Amino acid sequence: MLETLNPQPQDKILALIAMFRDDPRDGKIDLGVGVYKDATGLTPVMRAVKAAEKQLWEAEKTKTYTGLAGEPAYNAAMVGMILGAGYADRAASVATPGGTGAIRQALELIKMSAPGAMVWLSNPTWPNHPSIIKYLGMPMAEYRYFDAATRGVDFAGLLEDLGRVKAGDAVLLHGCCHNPTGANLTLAQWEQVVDLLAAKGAVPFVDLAYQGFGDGLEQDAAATRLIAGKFPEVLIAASCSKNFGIYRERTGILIALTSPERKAVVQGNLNFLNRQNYSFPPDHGARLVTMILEDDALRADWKAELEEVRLNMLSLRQELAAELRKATNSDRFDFVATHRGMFSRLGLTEAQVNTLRETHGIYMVGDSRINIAGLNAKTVPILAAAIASVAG
Ligand code: PLP
Ligand code: TYF
Repeated sequence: MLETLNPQPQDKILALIAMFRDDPRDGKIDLGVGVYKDATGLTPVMRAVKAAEKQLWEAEKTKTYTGLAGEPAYNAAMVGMILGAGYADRAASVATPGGTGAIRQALELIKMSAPGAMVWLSNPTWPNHPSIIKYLGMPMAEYRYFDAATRGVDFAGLLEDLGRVKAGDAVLLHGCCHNPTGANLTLAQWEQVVDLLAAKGAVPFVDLAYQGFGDGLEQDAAATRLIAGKFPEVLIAASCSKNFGIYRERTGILIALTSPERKAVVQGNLNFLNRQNYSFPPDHGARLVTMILEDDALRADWKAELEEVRLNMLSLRQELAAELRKATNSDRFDFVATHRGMFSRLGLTEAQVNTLRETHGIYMVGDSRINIAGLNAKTVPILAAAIASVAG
């Protein structure tokens, strides 16, 4: 049986981790995989997470199974964090293993309820989106997103492409902090997209993996909330990997907004999908998130640390843009300071990316996506000088 298997293509982002590890050079710089790192290069356990883990260790009396949908308190806390109040009667939800688990379940839900429905993806997008869709055998289409000249959003192209969406198609939208480009819509542009998609009868499918990494916890949910208020049906796949720093705990949620009348049936189908795939979702990370969101002191400390993380990335962006101005004697890279989230796509060629890796020991994804958090005060000028030397 297994001899029929063919080799699978590697995840290019994850392959970079091994390449970087095996590079013996001192001073190599890792701007690859999207993991937050502080100025010392550490991906810290957040203070509130540590405190919650300690409390949990003291208080936890059982590790018996949780519910199929996860613990109701987690789902309620996450719906509140993402959407604010007022959605209890419309929101069906299941805890999932990470944001990826939520994306997978959302796609399976689309496939179950509307076989043949097109899934629209931004070009470019996170590579796991098309990979999972292809694996599930679902039809997909692309809408223009990135303007290679300005490194901003190609808004006219986006509107033109989304103008071809048919009723019942699902449109995957990055709720904030677009991966891999770092280019994002303004709220006014979101309003136009919402009006267009609502007129088409599309179903928005929001991937929210970086809430709190862009303009702030509330601000980063603004587009998702706008969408939630305008459409009868919305799918939201959210991740706690980044904003709680609990990557390996695999903590996410799939929220399906529907009518109060349909909610029970939709919830039953979400539970069914969890059961088919893994029965019960992981609990540890979800429980920590619940404890943090429900406790005033833990929540305040978590929000403060998340804000430190966000502001650190923002100042790295500003420093890098300033250094690139000096190094290239131009404003060509000013977009780095306008982008939001962990990533910026620099717009370098693959050959330039390869030179940066081979000659300078600077690792970024092949499409020239850098992880801003991989930088620090010392490496910003080194990166700027290296970019100027290949693309100046
Ligand atoms: N969606 C996007 C756009 C991502 O970049 C990621 C990765 O961080 C995820 C979803 C899901 O992440 P995870 O499964 O680790 O929660
Ligand atoms: O885009 C990134 O770097 C993050 C982390 O298969 C990631 O989203 C990358 C690849 C992958 C899972 C997570």
